[in-house]
Amino acid sequence: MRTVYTDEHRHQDGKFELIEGKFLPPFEMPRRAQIVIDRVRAKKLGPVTAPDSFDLEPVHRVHDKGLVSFLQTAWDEWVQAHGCYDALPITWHTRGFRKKPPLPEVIDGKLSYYAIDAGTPITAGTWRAVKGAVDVALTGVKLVNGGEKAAFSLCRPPGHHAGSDFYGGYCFLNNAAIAAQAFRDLGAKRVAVLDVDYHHGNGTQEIFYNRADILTISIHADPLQEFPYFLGFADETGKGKGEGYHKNLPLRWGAKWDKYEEALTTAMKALKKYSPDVIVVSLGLDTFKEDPISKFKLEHEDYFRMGEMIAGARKPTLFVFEGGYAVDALGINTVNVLSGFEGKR
Ligand code: Q9C
Ligand code: ZN
Repeated sequence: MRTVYTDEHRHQDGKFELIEGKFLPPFEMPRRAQIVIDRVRAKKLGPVTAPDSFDLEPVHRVHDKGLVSFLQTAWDEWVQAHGCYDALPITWHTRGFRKKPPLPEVIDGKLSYYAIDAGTPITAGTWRAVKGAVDVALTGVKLVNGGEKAAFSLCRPPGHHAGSDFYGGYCFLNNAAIAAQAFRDLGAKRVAVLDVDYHHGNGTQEIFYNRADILTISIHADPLQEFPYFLGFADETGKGKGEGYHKNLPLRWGAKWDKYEEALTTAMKALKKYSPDVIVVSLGLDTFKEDPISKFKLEHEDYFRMGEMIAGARKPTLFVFEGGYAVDALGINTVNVLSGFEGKR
């Protein structure tokens, strides 16, 4: 299959994230995408194409204009206020505050308004990288809409934690959600998003929660144990018209392939029953046993099987890259899924 990729992602290169009480170099680093594109080339998965440049209309179809313009200007506002340091919030809009507060006038307040964590630094190049990732996703849509059976959008930074009006979890704009909506706008009647990242795809869930035209399914670590903690439980099944069109399959820490396969089998059943015109896969590889921030135990070979099972739906499929932080293994695991999908081991 074809891979869509651009070096633009390198402009998202934060100095720090706040994790476990320490300011550490971000786990979400440029080398992640580099190692994946290297492996794609080494294994001759297929041609690698540069993305087209799109305007922001497809972004505004899923994201609040305020969030999008904030992401474009936040760095400049921050530097003006504080100098050249990564922009991170330290206060949040939580219980006990106004339900719908006005947007603060100052940059610190804006960060607190839009961010969900202190692990997602806004830097000088963030917008450039984020825009590149969206272009990569939308170019994948164009390929699959144009008749390719499958494509791989090697997006970085990732997207599935970003919602209609919030960002965080290393994500700024939701590449997979933008892609899913773009498929609809190009004429697909039903779209399914299958999220296999270790973390719950809270942004994707929020964006499509009351819609029946986009089925969303996420397999992830139990939110009682893992980020993002406050969404992703099994009893969240959609709302209004969307009732029955969202599925969460949380698994406990330590899950190996046996447990994972059960969940994926359940997901694939729901997906086949829905019979979408196209599938978007939020492809996170942080389920790997050596992932430094995650606690599932998948092995290299399990990713072939994952790809084969997804191919079992026999639908046009766009893979959108998400998380995965065991960087040395990331190329192998990613390409294993894609090769498995193509019936090659
Ligand atoms: N205990 C993605 O995989 N911080 N985002 C977790 C670890 C946030 C991961 C702290 C992790 C977000 C796309
Ligand atoms: Zn993740």
